[in-house]
Amino acid sequence: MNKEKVLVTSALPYANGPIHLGHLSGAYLPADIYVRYKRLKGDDIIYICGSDEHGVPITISADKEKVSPNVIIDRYHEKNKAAFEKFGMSFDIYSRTSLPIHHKTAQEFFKKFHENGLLVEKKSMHFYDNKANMFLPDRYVEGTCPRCGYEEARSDECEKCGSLYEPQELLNPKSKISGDTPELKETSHWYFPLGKYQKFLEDYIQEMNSNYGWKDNVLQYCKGWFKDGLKDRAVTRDLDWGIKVPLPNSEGKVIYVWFEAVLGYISATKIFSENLNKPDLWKDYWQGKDTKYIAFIGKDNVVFHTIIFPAMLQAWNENSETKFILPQNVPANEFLNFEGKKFSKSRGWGIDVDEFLELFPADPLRYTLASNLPENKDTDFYWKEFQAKNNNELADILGNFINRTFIFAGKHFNNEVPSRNELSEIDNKMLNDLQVYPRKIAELFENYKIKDAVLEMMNLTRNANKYFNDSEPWVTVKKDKSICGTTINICLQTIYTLAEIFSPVIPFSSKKIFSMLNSEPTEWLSIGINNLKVGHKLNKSEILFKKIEDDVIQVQLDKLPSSEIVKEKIHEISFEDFSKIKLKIAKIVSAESIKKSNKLLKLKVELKNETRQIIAGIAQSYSPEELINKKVVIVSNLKPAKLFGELSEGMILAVENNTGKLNVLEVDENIAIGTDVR
Ligand code: B3M
Ligand code: ZN
Repeated sequence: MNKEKVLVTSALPYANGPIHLGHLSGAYLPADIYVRYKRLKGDDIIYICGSDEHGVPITISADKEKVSPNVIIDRYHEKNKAAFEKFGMSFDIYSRTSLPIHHKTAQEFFKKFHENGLLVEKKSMHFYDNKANMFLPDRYVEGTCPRCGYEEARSDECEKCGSLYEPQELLNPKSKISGDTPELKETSHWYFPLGKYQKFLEDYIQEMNSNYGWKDNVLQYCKGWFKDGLKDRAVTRDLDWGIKVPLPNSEGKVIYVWFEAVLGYISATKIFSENLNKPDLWKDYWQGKDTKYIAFIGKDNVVFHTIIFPAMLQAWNENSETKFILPQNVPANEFLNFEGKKFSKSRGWGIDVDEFLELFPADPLRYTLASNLPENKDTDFYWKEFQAKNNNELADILGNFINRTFIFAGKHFNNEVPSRNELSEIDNKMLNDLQVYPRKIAELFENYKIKDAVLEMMNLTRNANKYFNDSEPWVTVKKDKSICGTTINICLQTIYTLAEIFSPVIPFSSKKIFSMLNSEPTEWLSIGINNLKVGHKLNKSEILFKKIEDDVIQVQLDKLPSSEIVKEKIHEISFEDFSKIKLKIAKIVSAESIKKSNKLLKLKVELKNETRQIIAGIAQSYSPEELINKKVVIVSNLKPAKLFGELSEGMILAVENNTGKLNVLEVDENIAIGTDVR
């Protein structure tokens, strides 16, 4: 693989509150793992982040505490920076948007657009709170989404369905300051002609997708916005906290936070360069033709990174000698929930990163989150799962393998790497794994399949344990020590490989393992079968992962507000109730898609002496052809219903796997159709 020049950013978190586990899973941990892997691969990569310190989220927090916004941003910038560090985030810089260089950068963009006639001043109606005597931007107003009916929508954006709309369209608006119904009052703002860039953006996204494979969820969001048609966007606000509009007669107006926050990535890179005494270095990344830019974010930020930011960069490029690169990929994640529900500060649901790291080390958390990233759909953090990941995987599989190998090397080989002698079939298989897995994992990383990469790491560790067991070194050590030496050599090479491939995920433990091995990581693709030379002296080993006891987890579970706990309602039924459901085996004899629905398929199934039509919601998991001749389980006495105008006389049983794919329950060929399932 060639060396690449890569620029990576993670969404700049608002400095108005602490970072919680959901944030980590969305935009930070996956990026950090990717970046750490790329550094080991030898790519020239920089990783940029920082605090987003303007906008209404900050002023709302300041109002609540009755302090100035400066107090809030200083507090949370420091707090979040420290929490990220403790969690092992390896940013090359963690900057902040309140710095003068950022203000200057944002104003330069604004001026460039204004001078080139792109920005248009328009009068429009905005919500005004008569009691507080102020215009109410965005999040100061809450109401019902005009598109989906969500009741906690913001004045111009709905979190639930992702729509953007004009404030006048919001239903039942309420001011968050006074609680009153605000009135619409005229004010003037500068508008950016987003609509003008629709064609450009559609082509750009299509090209990036066909070359680099964008995630489906991201493409779906983009499609939605294009379908609605991009509208001109107001890029100023009536607020006194933020970056001043750099034009005469614009007192009381600041640049809309989203219009400048994305430029925070650029200003942060400028500071990174200055810190290295290479003030122009940032241009290599932002304007280098061969650089690829990857923006890691959570799903709520997609529109800003795939539409608004690229449009701004393109607008700059069209009007300037200097040309910025656009994101090559935006691998946005869905959300992580907590014990079955959305994180909520106000309801006390969830846990902040710094609080978590007071209790447990970072690596088990990193591993738990990484093996359950919400890459394709929302996922959950469960305390019990965290315990199981730590105890049953990190301690019992990875830790145990390392520990037993070191014990053998110490006891029988004087803490030195023994030589490798004649190889058996299982030796060869293990050595082969050591060459195959790092490459397989690299490929997954290159495609932002971080979760799958982590699962493969543990698979290799399982293979390693099995290899140890099957080789029975405790037997060979007595019979033929050279065989035992071969096993321990291979186990030590395996530990080296594991230390390296796991290092993006559990960097603290990986460092310890390398120190136990008295060695250092090599370039990713040179990981192989001979990273430790025969006779190499090992250091003392230590226990890497401590088990977490049940009562420790129980303490955390007991802290959850009981009013919020979602108890799975187990409603017992009698055998008689159960026997009312008639489950039967049926054979699918035809299947076709249904126009207007991308979820449903129209199936014909055969029972003993009849054929029925069933409309099943499995179109995203099966093509019609795949289903033909499958013998499946159906609920045969379900009341018929009409779906999309089609009659459905029954239901097919299916289960969902962890990527959201449905699997219909099947039985084998020799079970007769019409048979009862009991
Ligand atoms: N501050 C997102 C958030 O913290 C926002 C991201 C900015 S990325 C330039 O919810
Ligand atoms: Zn909505």
